[in-house]
Amino acid sequence: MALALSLGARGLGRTWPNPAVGCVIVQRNRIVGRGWTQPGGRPHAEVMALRQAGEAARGATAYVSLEPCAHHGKTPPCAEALIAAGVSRVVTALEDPDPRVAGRGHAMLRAAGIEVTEGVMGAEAAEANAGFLKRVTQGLPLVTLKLATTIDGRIATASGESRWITGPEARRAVHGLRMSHDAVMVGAGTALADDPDLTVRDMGAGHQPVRILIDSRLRHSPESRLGRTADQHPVWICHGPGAPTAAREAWARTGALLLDCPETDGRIDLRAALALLAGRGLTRILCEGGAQLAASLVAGRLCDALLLFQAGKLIGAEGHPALGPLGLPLLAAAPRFRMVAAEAVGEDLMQRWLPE
Ligand code: AOF
Ligand code: ZN
Repeated sequence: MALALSLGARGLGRTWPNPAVGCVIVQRNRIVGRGWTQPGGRPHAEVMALRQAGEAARGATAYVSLEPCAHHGKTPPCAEALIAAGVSRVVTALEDPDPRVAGRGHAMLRAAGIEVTEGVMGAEAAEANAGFLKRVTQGLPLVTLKLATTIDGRIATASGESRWITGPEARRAVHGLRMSHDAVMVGAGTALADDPDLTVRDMGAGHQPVRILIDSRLRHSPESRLGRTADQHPVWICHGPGAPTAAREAWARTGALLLDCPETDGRIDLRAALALLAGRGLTRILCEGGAQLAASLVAGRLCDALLLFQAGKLIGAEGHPALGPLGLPLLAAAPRFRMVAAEAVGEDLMQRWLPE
């Protein structure tokens, strides 16, 4: 199952709207098939592993990091494929909450006389597919907030200089992170200040996450890097009802997808925007700032994990803080996080925090 989980992880960022599942088929202590969910979500992991195993699947045990599907989608159900291949035992990590499956996959296997063991490494599987599980059960994507700051929590000097706060290893780690997410997201302030292109570079084979801009008034220019590359890799823009018609038309001409989102107090309602994004299939979003968007995500309890890269620099009070105002009256009301990992990445420190 550990191997199935690590095979499944290869698909993270590229299987949406589907989960990234792994499957290992074992015949008399020998691995005869390995598979994982393919880009775009199909074929499913089991189908890939069964193809590799061929006749060796007869009488074998299949380890799958999610309950095999039971529905006829574009392809026949994986439970049926496992039965047809003559597998005699199936071990799974987690029930699939998709209402088309939800226990039916396990039931189909059992009805065919296959021995089924559920819940093996269930916690690990739930973590690996937290994005898919959240999309299906809550209609929201998993949001990871990435911050790159100085020791004193600043992201830019007073003049707005913000490039190269962290070192090359941390920047490379961020590109790796982008690859394992379905989408990267920034706010208009960051887009205006940095003119980012938000693509993945220097990481080998090219998978590009969807690039999301939260820009209620469409202030960012269609002539920007995002605008100029929108016909090559997807750019989705969440804007508010007050976005000028001319800007909407200019952005639409770049090939970007415009998403009309509701506003509350003059700002995009992020929960509603995220629900729209999940509705379009996104399961894992990496938010890369800026301060205002980060604060709104934290204040709205929409941030599922915080990844903090800290560089050995000090900027002082005149620098820009990583987080905009949270409007907290008392320390007791402060959102709390617990550290789950801390490691050196080159010259910087990477910390992973989960909300309490
Ligand atoms: C599996 N193995 O590798 C994956 C599964 O649109 P479809 O027909 O591809 O079905 C998508 C659903 O299939 C998805 O919501 C989830 O329930 C399941 N994903 N199932 O047996 C896999 N990726
Ligand atoms: Zn399937």
